Amino acid sequence: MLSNFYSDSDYIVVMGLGKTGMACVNFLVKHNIPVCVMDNRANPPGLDILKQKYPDIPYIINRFDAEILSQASEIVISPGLSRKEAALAEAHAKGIPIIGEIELFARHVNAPVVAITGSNGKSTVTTLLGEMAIKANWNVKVGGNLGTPAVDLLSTPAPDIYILELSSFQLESIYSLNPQASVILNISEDHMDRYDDDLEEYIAAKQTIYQGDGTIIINSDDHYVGAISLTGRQTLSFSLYDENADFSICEQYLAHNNKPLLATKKMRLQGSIMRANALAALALGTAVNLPMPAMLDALQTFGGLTHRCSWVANKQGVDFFNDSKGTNVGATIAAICGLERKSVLIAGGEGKGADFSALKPVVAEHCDACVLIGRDAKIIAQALDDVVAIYYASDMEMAVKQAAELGDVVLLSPACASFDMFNNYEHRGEVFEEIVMNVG
Ligand code: UMA
Ligand code: ADP
Repeated sequence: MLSNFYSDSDYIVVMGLGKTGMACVNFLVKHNIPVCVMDNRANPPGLDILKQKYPDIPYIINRFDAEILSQASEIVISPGLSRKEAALAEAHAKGIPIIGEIELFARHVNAPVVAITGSNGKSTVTTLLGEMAIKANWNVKVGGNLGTPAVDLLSTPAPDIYILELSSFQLESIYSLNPQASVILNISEDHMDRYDDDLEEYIAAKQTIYQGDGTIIINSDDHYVGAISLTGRQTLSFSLYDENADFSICEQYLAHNNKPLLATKKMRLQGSIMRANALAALALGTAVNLPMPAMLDALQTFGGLTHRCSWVANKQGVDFFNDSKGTNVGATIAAICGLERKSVLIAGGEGKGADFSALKPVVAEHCDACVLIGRDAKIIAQALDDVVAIYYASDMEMAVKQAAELGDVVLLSPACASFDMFNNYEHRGEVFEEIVMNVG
């Protein structure tokens, strides 16, 4: 049956059977397109559902088949897989289109799109903008890297707007997306294992979000974002420091063209990075004509997402903050500075090949001490070079106990992935919070 399928039909291969792969299969089946599936894991997450729901769809697991790939009419690759995958070489050489799920979405989209990327802050800004649209009574669909695959959001009748968080992985394989507004929130090193330590390659992937003719939102404070050349495009800028930016902070107010909009103390989100996220959301919302009162209303009610610099508790005079989603150096630097108080940092985990040296001056200035956990603790310690007292902990419980004795603000912001000790960043944050709640 397998060989008949591959010889007789014009088929699309979906590579990967995770969330994205399954969503693509559903989408292609709905459009009556012959599809087959490949995943090089022995037991990919979507396999049972695939077998049950689509018993006739051929699949290959435990390997990728270069020959079958090279005879496909198109290949839809999941974000967790690189386009440099060896099995794709022949298909690539033959010019077979290799696209991602967001490209499928873009070909069928029926309403304006806002696209949000960046090394950090994507989920917060995406969710906040979604809240702003809800406050304006718009019919809004929010998803992408945030959790719901974009093709699952497509709906008829069309919503007023789609708001998508896009990762660099997803942006590697899009061609026809034309967002009405897009932003690269910031750029700092992340996923260097995927990009062979080549920051330029990572930036090039992020930059794809600018394609088309929509409005581009620029973070004037970010060195890399500011260096991307743009001609003939409508832009709106935001900045925490430059009052000449379109959206800025003027005398403790969020401001548009220097006119005050809302006192920052009225925002539920606190700290400098959250003010930057608020400015980005205001600029994006303005570019798609969201009414200002609704946006300001959302800023007064949106309390942020958990595991992102969220305050957990004050225990015995110590404030604990959970920034478990701080999974790269840029995020941790922003979290340390954004607190605007000296802290004891709990960091460490799987370092994804990152260079931790940029942490050194920030830790020296803003931290009382560091408690390091996880596989790459020693690598981080080397980079910090004794600028503060360093302690090691074998688990989170010991880390929290130790940190609480070293200062009156404790920040968990690991600058690393969690997989060496936890299921994911949420699990790490939950374990941290549970231990904190039992302090004292
Ligand atoms: N994998 C294999 N073999 C395969 C297919 C996948 O080993 O054949 C591995 C990948 O290397 C990866 C894992 O399986 O480690 C999951 O990959 P996937 O592409 O199947 O992932 P999905 O389940 O489809 O989830 C993806 C995003 N995950 C990644 O990009 C790794 C989810 O973002 C996203 O919510 C979802 O699509 C819907 O859009 C998560 C993420 O960690 C939150 N994103 C990264 C980040 O935010 O830093 C980019
Ligand atoms: P992403 O979806 O890009 O991972 P999140 O909104 O989930 O972004 O935030 C992840 C982490 O990034 C937070 O825990 C915080 O440490 C950091 N962060 C959030 N917003 C910003 C920002 N504007 N600039 C720098 N770092 C940020």
